[in-house]
Amino acid sequence: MEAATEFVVESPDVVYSPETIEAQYEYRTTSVSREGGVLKVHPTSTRFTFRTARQVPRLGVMLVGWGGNNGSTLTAAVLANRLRLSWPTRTGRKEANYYGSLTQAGTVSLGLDAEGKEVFVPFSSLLPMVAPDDLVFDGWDISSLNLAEAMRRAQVLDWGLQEQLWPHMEAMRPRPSVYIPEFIAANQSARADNVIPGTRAQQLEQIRRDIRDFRSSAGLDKVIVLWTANTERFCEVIPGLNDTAENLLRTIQLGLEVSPSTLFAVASILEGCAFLNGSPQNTLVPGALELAWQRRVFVGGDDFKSGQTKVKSVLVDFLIGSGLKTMSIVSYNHLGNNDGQNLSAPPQFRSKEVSKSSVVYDVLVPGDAALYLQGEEPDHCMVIKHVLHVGDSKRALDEYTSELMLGGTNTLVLHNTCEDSLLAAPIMLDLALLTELCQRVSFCTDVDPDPQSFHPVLSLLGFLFKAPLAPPGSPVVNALFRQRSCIENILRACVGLPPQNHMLLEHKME
Ligand code: NAI
Ligand code: DG6
Repeated sequence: MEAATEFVVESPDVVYSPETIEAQYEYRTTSVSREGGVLKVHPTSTRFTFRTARQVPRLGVMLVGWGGNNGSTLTAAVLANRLRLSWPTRTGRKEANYYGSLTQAGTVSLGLDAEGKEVFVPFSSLLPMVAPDDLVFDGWDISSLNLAEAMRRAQVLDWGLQEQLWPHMEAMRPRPSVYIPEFIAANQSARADNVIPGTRAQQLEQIRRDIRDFRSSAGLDKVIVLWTANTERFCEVIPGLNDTAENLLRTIQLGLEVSPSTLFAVASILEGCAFLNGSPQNTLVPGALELAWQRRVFVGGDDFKSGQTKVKSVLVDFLIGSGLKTMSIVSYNHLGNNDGQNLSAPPQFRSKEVSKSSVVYDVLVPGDAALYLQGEEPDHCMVIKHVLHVGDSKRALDEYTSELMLGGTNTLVLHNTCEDSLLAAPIMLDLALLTELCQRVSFCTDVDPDPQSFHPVLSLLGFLFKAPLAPPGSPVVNALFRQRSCIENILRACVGLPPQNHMLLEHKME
């Protein structure tokens, strides 16, 4: 018998109608105050009403950098699953799947059954979500190769799979894109044969027309735009240039400095489409964030958290959480794909270095008082080398050194080899599906009865990003399982289920 994946919550607090799921939810947390050297902790409770629209839309995803390794691999993965493809390899026949996707390959526990065993369902059945096989893709690339040729250039997929996908991808052609040479490495110039001419203002208008054209020609209800193009150098945040929405829009009209990724972000926001940044650069400058806030459009970023950094956000949490004093983290990697080539230029490497380094900051904070002196922090070093021969198969080596009690030393060394794009593609999928789901959720509270949506800076997506963006004043969370719990518990709240607390008190009684 196949395991059940559908469930209903039987509770007076949860009402299912054909259009919505409405759940009453008690959010219990604490607030802390300091009085005369004493910390006072106050338990608080807020009553939320969550409403989730059940009708899933026909969703289009536009990838900026569609013809790159990630873009072509994600497109191929969805087609391979939709077509139920299988292909021979030297270790046997493989079938298409969505391994690596939280929503498609992850599970959540609903609770204990009569025998005291936990009952799990797929993450994707928590709330109605778009099925990945139904996604429609389009996008832009400064390289004109069609998606079949791009898949061959990427050298990620087995040949037997490529051959079957070829006729389905041959007709997919990236739209011309914005190429501003100084933002990416000079070694990328040979790729740029598919560019939008004109002024920045004309380029912005062309991107907006592309989004509208895709929406209407593919008969879509919604479009989400995802940047998976080359890593750009950071752009300077300058008062008067890009610090407010008004200044940023004026900058574009005047043709002053704006990065291609920021142009795409602005175009998406103006079209009411969520924009997600899968690369490390500061695309979402303050002016773009303000525009997203004004238009109530979701934005998320930065930089997919796929491999080495994902492990780091678990390991450092484990080390500090165990009370071990981590003193150095050294992360080296080499890879041979086009991403690695672009990152071999110092300004682009610097963007990646910043996002790969930022991941430990909040994990170190809780340990601060007990482990580190004021201002003390571990050495953290990052190296990336381009080695053509290994292609997309990235090698990552890490060394973590921590002080043990009474002068001991603990050195952990990791070696990780994997196809980088096969880690990134399922993350891109989750980003699109979760963002779309969040667009269908609204809520009100007992103190504020006006319905509202999540904050436009969609920090719930933090699990999927190396340097998660959060609303102003909101703590940034990098620890991986705190991030996963955040998504899971918010989705549980939307169906009136309590947060997963792992107490299992039922099993701790006589
Ligand atoms: P890639 O180099 O294979 O693909 C990038 C594509 O973007 C290329 O086809 C290039 O022609 C295109 N491009 C460059 N500038 C463009 C522009 N202005 N407009 C449209 N297209 C443009 O790189 P890959 O491996 O697909 O990675 C994409 C991005 O994702 C990189 O920034 C990388 O750092 C980031 N990333 C990748 C991860 C992974 O595990 N593969 C994880 C985290 C981030
Ligand atoms: C070299 O580090 C290339 C990068 O694009 C990374 O492969 C990518 O950002 C994934 O990084 P990580 O640290 O999550 O494996």
